[in-house]
Amino acid sequence: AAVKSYAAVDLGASSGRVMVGRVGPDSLELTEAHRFPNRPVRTPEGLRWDILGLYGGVLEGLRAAGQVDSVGIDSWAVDYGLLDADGALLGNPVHYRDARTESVAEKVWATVPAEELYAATGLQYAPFNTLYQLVAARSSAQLAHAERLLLIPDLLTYWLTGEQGTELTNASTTQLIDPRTREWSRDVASRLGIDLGLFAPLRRPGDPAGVLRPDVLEETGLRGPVPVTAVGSHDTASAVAAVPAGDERFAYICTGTWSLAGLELDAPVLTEESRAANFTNELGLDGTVRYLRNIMGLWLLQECVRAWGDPDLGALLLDAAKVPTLRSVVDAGDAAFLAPGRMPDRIAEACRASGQPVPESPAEVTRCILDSLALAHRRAVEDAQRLADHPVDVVYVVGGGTRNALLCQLTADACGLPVVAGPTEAAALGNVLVQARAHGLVGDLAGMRRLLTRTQPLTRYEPRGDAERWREAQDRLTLR
Ligand code: LFR
Repeated sequence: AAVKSYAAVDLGASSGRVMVGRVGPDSLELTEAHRFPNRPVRTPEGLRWDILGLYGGVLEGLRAAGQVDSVGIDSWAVDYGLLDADGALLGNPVHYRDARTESVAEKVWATVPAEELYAATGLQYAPFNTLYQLVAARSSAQLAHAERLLLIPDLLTYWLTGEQGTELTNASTTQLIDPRTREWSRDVASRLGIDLGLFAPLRRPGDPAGVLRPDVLEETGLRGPVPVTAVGSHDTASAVAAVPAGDERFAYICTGTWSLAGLELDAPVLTEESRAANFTNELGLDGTVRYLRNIMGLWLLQECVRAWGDPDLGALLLDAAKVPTLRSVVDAGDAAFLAPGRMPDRIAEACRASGQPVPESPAEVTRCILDSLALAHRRAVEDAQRLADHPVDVVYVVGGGTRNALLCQLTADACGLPVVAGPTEAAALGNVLVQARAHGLVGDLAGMRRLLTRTQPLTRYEPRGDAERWREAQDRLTLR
């Protein structure tokens, strides 16, 4: 039977990759064509994405991928580029960790109270949601000159095809979408003076997004026409599409720079209790809702490793495994860890402030981070089940963290539930499968997941029965 090839461009906060997925009726194979670093740059104006470097990496990756039947792009969420009336990019896209949104929330909530905002958009408070970014930029010359706003994957799609659109799963992270109607929240936008006319029309995963332009074909050596297909362009939407789940009693944790822990639901949870617990309702494939909490994730470790001058990670994790469990923990959900820099010190300070032993060596700090992440995973999985009234029997861990066996085992222990880990390149696989589905190769979401379960290596971790100790550690953080 016919096997088709799809290029998945998957851009994460620290690296980008172009993967090639070969899909047949009962086969799914993923190979890496090209991987490149994503290095944000601190400019006099603030922290910016090197969007030209990323686009260059995409072109190089497509060249390395060779002839494919379609291309799909996903990336981190919320960030965007602005275009002028000629369709030219105005400035370098601002990084979501940039400080410009630091004091914007109060201003927003004075106009639309936080409770109302949550009821209308279902999005957790995060200073970087596009809504806050746009309010922070309100009086900037750049925004005044902008005719169009394209989210990062949509911007790259535009450069590849010349066609503009706003893909829905990623649009839902702007905080300008109503998760019940899955359309723009016009009332919120107009009260905050945000012009929804900046956004190109919505498109949905599976929709066509044009064909590679002649200059792109020339640059990549591909033979046209090569269609670009809209996928779940928010990387987390693609990753959750690739959770190899069989029934609906599951939680998932998408691990990488962030840990995104929660449930797949068929309707949003918009209660005040849910808002207070900072759970978000992002839109997924086929009418699903990603009900989850953002946890700082392996960012904490990445920043420490950077501060330590890039020691060997494998050796560090082996040493960390020998450090006693739960000596000290920090709140890995705390936005205090959002900005880059001084991470080992900030973690030490947090331990000191909560009266716990201060981790000294890199191994001790690493163990503190992994225990803290597992603890935050436990809390998110537990809170989500309660808030959505949706019990689970298993936790699926996908993404980069699946390579970290210690983190997977600690997560199983902390949650008191079995963890099934894999696939590692979940976002790229979800990206590939949505393209394959758009071209008639696989069935619905359940069919995509069956194909993943049959073809991808998965590792199971059983809880070791010390859930009580994790409960006690949780109290250290909340009883203060
Ligand atoms: C993960 C992710 C998260 C989003 C954060 C910022 O890569 O997309 O889902 O909250 O990055 O965009």
